Order: sequence, then structure tokens, then C-alpha cells
Amino acid sequence: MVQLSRLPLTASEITSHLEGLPGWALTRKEDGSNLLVFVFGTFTEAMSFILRLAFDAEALDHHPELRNVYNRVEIGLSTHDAGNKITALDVELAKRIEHICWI
Ligand code: H2B
Repeated sequence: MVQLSRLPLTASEITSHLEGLPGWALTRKEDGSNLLVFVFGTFTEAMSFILRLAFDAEALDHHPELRNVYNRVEIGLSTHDAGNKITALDVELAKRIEHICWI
């Protein structure tokens, strides 16, 4: 099991991590969530992506907020234990999601 801090990151730490995660943005500042939207070719492709990322979420014991409409997948990241702020766990999951995404 990966041990990562569940302490909220500072605004400058988040900004610096986001530099290495193009497309990700801090979009809902009131709860600290990070949101990324992926648009796939088909519904089946979007569902395959969700299923694939479930393995990384389980491996980290850290679970994204997911929303799917047809070929579109929205991913929200925050750490509940840290008052829904962004922590190193969110950054790690975002990096793993980037790694597995094929579009
Ligand atoms: N997912 C997210 N996004 N935030 C959490 O704080 C969290 C989680 N906590 N998945 C985990 C599970 C916690 O409930 C277990 C007990 O480790």
C-alpha cells in the first residue's frame, strides 16, 4: 500500500503539481476539488476508461468522483479525510489517471 500524506496541500504546492498535469485545473475552490473532463469516441470507450481507472483507485484506496454522460467522463478529486481539500493522494491518482488515459 502506498503511504501518502492526507494533509491538505498549500495553494502553491497545488499550482506546482498542476504544471505537470496539463488539462487538470482547480475548478471548485470551495471544496478544493480538481476536475478533468475526458471526451472519448464512444460510450463503451468512456466506460472502459472508468473501469480501468477503478483499479488504480482501489490500489491507492482513494476514489474519484466520477460523472459519465455518453462519451464524456468528468473526474473530481479531493480527500474527504482532509475536509475535501487536495492532498498528495489526489496528485498521485491524477498522475496515474494521466498515465492510463489513451486520448
Ligand atoms: N477517497 C477519497 N477521494 N477521499 C478519501 O478521503 C478517501 C477515499 N478515504 N477513499 C478512504 C477511501 C478511506 O475512507 C478509507 C478508510 O481509507
